[in-house]
Amino acid sequence: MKLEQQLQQYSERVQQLLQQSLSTQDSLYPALQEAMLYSLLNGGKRIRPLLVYLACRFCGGSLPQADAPAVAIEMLHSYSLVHDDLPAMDNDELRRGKPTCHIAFDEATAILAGDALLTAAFEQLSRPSEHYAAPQQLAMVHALSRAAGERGMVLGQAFDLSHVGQALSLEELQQMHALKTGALITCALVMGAQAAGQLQGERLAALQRFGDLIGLAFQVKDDLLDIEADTGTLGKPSGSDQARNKPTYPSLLGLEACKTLLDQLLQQARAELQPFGTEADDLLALAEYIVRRQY
Ligand code: GRG
Repeated sequence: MKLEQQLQQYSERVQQLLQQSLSTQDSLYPALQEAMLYSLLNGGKRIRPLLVYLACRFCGGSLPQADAPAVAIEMLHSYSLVHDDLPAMDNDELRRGKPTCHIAFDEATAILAGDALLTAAFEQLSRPSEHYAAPQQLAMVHALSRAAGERGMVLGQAFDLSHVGQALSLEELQQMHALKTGALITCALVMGAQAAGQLQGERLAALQRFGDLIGLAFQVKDDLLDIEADTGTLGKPSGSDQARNKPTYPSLLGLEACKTLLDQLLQQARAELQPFGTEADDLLALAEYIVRRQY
């Protein structure tokens, strides 16, 4: 099967699982569930679940083994976007071209929907399952909590918010994004491996290094795409970091150097998985997609 078809298949699979994970129970307060579903099923690229599926297969695991971490990481990602959009944070009114959760519902519901998505992620991961031994599940819960929390994504967000309006060095910018965006991307790969039973060893370590490189590439590309979007808005305000006057890779390095950096990161990422030959082809193709994507 070609990679695009396979990615399409994984995307549809995770979409269905996400829908099922929330819509099976009757709710005392339907707006909460609606807000969660609204944010979850609102057309994301599903990059993190795709990384889980591919890493799990790369480590010899099956599709059903990858399901729980794929769903969990997308729920967690979705919570982070809902909270990132809140008035107290980035105060955005649009996400993926549609009203953000607090605009479509209200602020309190959006906060609670984010909280509930975050906790639902860990409920998914820790649910008793015939697919894993207990140490595998514990390893995944630990990896996700570490990547998402105060030593990972939340720390990156706090650092970002506390430096609004201040200049950052390239090193600080890199550290911030490694936490804010990169930690979850690497975690997707790590959980994919753990779901397959790979709890240590060179394959896991290589996936980790690969994840760190493509996480950085993801952010550099995101900044470049923001510039294209901003210049397309004919001077209208945009929600991008660039438009908010936050430091970005292009603002610190310039456009051409960013493009060169992207190519270098992709090359380094390829080198990390090169010892595994064709077994790594799909992961490399996804890395390529991250670097070449147009949205
Ligand atoms: C609120 C604790 C807390 C954290 C928020 C991830 C994050 C931290 C904020 C998002 C801000 C942002 C736009 C960062 C740029 C990179 C990024 C994570 C983009 C969104 O991820 P995609 O492109 O989103 O995978 P889709 O829409 O495809 O799911």
